[in-house]
Amino acid sequence: MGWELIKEDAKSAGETQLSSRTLGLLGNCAVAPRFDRSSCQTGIIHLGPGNFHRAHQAVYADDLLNNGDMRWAICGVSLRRPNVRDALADQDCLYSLAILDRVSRLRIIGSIIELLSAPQQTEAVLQRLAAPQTHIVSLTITEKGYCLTPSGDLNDAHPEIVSDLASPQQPTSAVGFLVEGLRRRRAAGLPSFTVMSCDNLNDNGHRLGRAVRQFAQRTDLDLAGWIEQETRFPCTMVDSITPATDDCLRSRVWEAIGLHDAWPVQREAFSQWVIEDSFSAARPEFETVGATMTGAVAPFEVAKLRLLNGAHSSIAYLGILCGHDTVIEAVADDRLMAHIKRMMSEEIRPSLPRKTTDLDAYMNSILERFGNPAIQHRLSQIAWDGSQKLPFRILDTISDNLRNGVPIDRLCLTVAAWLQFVRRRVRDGVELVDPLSPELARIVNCCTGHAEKDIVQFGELDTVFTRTLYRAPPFRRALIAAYNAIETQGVYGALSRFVPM
Ligand code: CS2
Repeated sequence: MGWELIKEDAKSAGETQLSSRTLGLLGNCAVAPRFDRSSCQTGIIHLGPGNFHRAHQAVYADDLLNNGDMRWAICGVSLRRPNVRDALADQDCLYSLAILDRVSRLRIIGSIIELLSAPQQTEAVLQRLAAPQTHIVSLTITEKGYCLTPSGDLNDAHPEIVSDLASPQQPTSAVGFLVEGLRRRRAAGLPSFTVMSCDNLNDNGHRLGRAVRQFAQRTDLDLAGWIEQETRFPCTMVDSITPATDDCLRSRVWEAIGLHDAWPVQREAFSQWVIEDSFSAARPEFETVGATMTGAVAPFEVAKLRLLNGAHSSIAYLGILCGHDTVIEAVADDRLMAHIKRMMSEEIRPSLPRKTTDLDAYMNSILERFGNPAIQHRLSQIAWDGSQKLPFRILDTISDNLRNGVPIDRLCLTVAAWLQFVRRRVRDGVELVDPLSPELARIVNCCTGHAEKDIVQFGELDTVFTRTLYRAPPFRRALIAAYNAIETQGVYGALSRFVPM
């Protein structure tokens, strides 16, 4: 991977774990934080400190701290499991970031100075949210964490929302924590924090803002009015390909630094963060560490969601059906990639605002990133949560194309591949990682392989397929034809005959 130096000093010193104590042993085999971690302030509370956050936003914060602005250390809060907190407990929240690309680098990230687990430490989390030095609450909780209905309202039938509306001062959901944190700040006469969504949903900040206001309207009308006035919910577009951590990465890091790291993270060299410049109060100078501040995130966000994530999901479902395991294997499959490229240029690109960047260059750079030989990005990871991802990545594009008379066959092949993927997983008894997995399993058990009948079954998923889209005859026809093509001709048959080159 290009890290030739094995840190013998650390190994021979008998120290085995990465921590503040052993940081000094690293020498020049990894870039370490240059700032004094004991004099940082926690200005950011981050909900969902998983791999993506630790490989992306935490690195921008690390750069701010390295540049001397000590206000922006992070307290990471897991809303469900304590696994990140527990894994990093003995290493003072330090962890390694492997940047794997044509040239690979290793960096130790120190910007997260505290990790909490909300179910066990609810009061501590609420205190951090209400602390005077907290200016930003950011989130990477994935699509399903927002608890929204398909029309973008707060889903008040969601079990966590039901529970939080019943006892708002003992929250469990992200929205519940935000509202209770804001209530405490208002009661203490403190300014609002900014709520910054960093998930792959279009209009992410505004959607979250609406859900937070709707929750507050149900519990405390004065508070709802205050939030309306005081709290900003900027949209952001985040981008960096971050494969899940595996044992291979753990041992590569150990080889490189001579210290054990319980949970290193990895990503490609490319990293982009576009942030709507709308903050409730103080904000870091994100622009000094490579982020783009703008008045309008939407063009960046839609282009990224549709071209990068849309192509990613297509490669994942079709690639798995072709028998591939990783993105790099799928990228080497000419028949598959010829289809992906035409889908991007003929069916996705026409749905994007014309003024957005140089779309040809953007599409080429995405394809080049998919071909990064230094990372093993499992298609099964991208295939997770299809029911939550496809609406933003593929179905919105199909709806736009139907309105504008643009073809949809290639996009529909992705939707059909997702349905066939779900069927095979359930039939083979392989766990389906998706919040709708019980519903999907029930539907699969009624499927027979008869395209028209199966599509009627899947059409019941009204949180995935909006009624308008599902009822549109051209969509139904194209989806049935794509599903039938995969069923009767196999995926390569569908690629060559249903969407010929
Ligand atoms: C991927 C994304 O797993 C997935 O669904 O499409 O995580 C993708 O790698 C990132 O959005 C890239 O920024």
